[in-house]
Amino acid sequence: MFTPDMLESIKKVEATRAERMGVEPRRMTAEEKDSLLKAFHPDYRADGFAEIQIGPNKGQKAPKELTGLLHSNSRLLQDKVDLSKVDYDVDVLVIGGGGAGSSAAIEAHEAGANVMMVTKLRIGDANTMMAEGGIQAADKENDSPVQHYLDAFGGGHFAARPELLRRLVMEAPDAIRWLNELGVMFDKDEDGRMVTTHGGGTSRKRMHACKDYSGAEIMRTLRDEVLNRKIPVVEFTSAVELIKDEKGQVAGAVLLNMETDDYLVARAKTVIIATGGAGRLHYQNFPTSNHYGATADGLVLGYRAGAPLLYQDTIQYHPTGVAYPSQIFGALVTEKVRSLGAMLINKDGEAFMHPLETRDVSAASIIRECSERGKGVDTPLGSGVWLDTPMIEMIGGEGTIEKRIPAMLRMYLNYGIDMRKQPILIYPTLHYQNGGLEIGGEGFTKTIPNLLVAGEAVGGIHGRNRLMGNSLLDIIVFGRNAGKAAAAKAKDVELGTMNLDHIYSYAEELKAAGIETEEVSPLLLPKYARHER
Ligand code: MEZ
Repeated sequence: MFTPDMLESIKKVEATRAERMGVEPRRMTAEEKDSLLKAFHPDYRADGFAEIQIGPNKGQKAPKELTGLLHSNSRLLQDKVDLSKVDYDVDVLVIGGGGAGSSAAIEAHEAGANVMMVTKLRIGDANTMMAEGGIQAADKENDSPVQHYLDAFGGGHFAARPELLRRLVMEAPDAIRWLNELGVMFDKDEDGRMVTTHGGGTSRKRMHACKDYSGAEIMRTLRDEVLNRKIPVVEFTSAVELIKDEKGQVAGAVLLNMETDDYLVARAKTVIIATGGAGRLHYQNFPTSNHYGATADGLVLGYRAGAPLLYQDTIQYHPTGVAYPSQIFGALVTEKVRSLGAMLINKDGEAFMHPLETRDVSAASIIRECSERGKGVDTPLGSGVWLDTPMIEMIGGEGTIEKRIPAMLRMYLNYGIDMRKQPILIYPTLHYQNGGLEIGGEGFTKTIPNLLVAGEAVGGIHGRNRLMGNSLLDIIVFGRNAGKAAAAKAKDVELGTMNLDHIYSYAEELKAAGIETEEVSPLLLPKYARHER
């Protein structure tokens, strides 16, 4: 239910709707985008960042909350663990139970490796499950991986690592084929061809979707495959530190049973970090579209062991998070809503930008509208702008919303808002970490032998901004590759004696930098988690 002021503003949106139909707002020039980003994108707010004082990225900035975790202590300085008592002994240890971890585990298993997955919640409790709008792949006649590369490279401000982006786009069609064969129910037309749409910054319609719960459908399928293959999955168990041997190669991880607080030792010839994002750190006090466990754990594990980060200072704020009603503040409103024709409209009924600019530009534009221009609609938790959803029915015909984005429709109907008839209020929400641990083309970190990273914990695939649908794609492409590479590598690995020397030298570095703190990391659960026994 909307407030009387909101209803007044809706009248203005309705008054301009007919004349807006069929008129595309102009695209911004490159110069306009640059100055908009510098003035309004949260990545440019200096007070949101702090300098990292130790480790491979010393001297660079990261969001304050992440820097805080990198400057915190290992739990294992206090809680001593006997590494000679090995609880699990495997070829490939996958840390993380989302789409990247599952894809990795499936491929490692396919290659004949003895693989185990460990995850701090349950398999599938991951950002993959929360992804809505779709997955990109250039597999139609009018498209090509080269075109896909150009879109993503430009959208990421020409900062993506070419070898990673190249792999992403080249292997995208095969990723869709693989998922389709595993049983993902993609949207198809009556001839059985996949239905594809545009996303922000795409020059071709290459977004493959499963209505507006694409991630949930993909995760359902991957989870079934992991379970059908009987790959061991240790749930409610966190990796709290990597283990190395005297040769400096990774040799496993110390695990914490989240229910009993017992520590366990997993010895592994190769380790894949697939721990996902950081939304639950709520950078700059933003709400988040991320799942409950998104606390940047893998970045901390890898960094403390000596793996560098890349682009850790760039975060994606999804332009359309729920601004109202408050009960679902920050939840994702899929970009597909704009792909299907809904325009962004301010409180006076004006279309203030093209709805399919890239995400960083769109988010900055909405923030400007609500701050400098004073054209946002007041809400109990801040302000927002309208997403004119009734336009979708006018463009696509009656029933389009129910057919293409049924989960959105249901989410709003729960709060008495019928998006087929009334617009919805949105504001940016913390959605994705563009940066993460640096890898080479095969998925291995560059400094720690036999340690791989896949999924949102990787930095460099997308550069400094990611296009819609390239994350569901990267978890599959880089997850699969990591699984294959880890299984192949494990055949040659001779492990030495396990040690945790790196946590002691890291503690020394913290001390030498004058950093004294009682905080421990990785965080594992959000700061507001209730720890009840
Ligand atoms: O790639 C994403 O982040 C995505 C598909 C989100 C969405 O808007 O649905």
